[in-house]
Amino acid sequence: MDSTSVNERAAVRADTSRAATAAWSVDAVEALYALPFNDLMHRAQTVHREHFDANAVQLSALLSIKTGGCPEDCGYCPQAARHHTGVENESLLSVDDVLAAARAARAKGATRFCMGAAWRGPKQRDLERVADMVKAVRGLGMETCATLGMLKPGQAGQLKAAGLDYYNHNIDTAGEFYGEIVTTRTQDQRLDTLEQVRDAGLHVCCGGIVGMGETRRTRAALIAQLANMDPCPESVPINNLVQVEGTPLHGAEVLDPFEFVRTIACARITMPTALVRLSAGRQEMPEGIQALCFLAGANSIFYGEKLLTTGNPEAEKDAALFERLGLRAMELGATPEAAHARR
Ligand code: SAM
Ligand code: DTB
Ligand code: SF4
Repeated sequence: MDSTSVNERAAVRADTSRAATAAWSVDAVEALYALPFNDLMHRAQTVHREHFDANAVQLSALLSIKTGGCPEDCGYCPQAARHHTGVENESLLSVDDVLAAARAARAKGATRFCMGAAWRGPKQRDLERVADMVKAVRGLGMETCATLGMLKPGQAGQLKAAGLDYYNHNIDTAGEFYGEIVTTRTQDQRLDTLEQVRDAGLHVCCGGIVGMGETRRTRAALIAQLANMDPCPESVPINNLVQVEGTPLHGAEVLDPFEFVRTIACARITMPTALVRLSAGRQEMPEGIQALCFLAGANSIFYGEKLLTTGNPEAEKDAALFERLGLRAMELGATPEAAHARR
């Protein structure tokens, strides 16, 4: 090994081994991405073990409570009314139907139940029904999460009062690339909802999507933006674009799987105490790559054969993978924020 490259690597290490609370520059995250793969894995796994049981993975179930017909134009999404994708529109489910799905998910081992709606934002009448769903699911002893789009003042507080634990609202990509993907709202509007969620005392679930034709610099900027939120999100979903025919992003260049693993590692290193969720795109991902994602610090997945409208590995398949890897489901209450809430 030549000494120059050793020195260069030492400089990168010095630049990227900053305190978790310090701001992350895009350059520093890009330097992480550029590390030799094994060094990056080692860094991520070391950080991971400082904060988590490295063999425990949190399991969240996902249910689309209102499907399709969305007025927004998110280029990745099969549920936008203007994209012709074959997704059938469904109106808001009943509380009983949601409760039945949550019971089934709990029986399979999920500890968190996430309810997703294809809205720009909820109407007041709909929000009241979602609040009833939250109360009912909470009554089963599960953590609750909802993703309903942009919130109006007061709505986050109503969800909190109903017992909601997490609100998911992704920034999706770095600010400078956002306008290429969505034109019917700005990223600042997303940030405004996130602020309301935080102010209402809800835990924040916020992440993004990669594989949308962005550059590595843009991926680094997405991670830096998430890591610099103060406080940073408790849960960070990293989605690999699921390409759906009829969406504008269908046909985008497929991301190198190792680049996806690197993205997980960068999220873990820059957000040491967050649950990093290996989210959409798992069905298309070989199990070896998923194993590398767990090694890189992913410690949460969507569990059950469907995401919102697209497929996800079957629970039995995941159980078999966990068995082969010696992984186990994270117990309810084992997350850092749950431990903090008990103090
Ligand atoms: N309508 C609400 C919103 O946009 O916030 C909630 C539901 S929306 C489907 C939730 C998230 O799903 C999006 O922010 C995006 O990150 C993710 N998503 C949607 N379509 C996707 C796809 N094809 N591949 C990967 N992630 C996707
Ligand atoms: C998140 O970041 N990913 C999930 C959840 N939060 C709501 C959604 C993935 C959706 C993938 C496309 C679909 O199934 O429609
Ligand atoms: Fe609508 Fe959400 Fe899909 Fe965008 S991501 S089109 S807001 S459902």
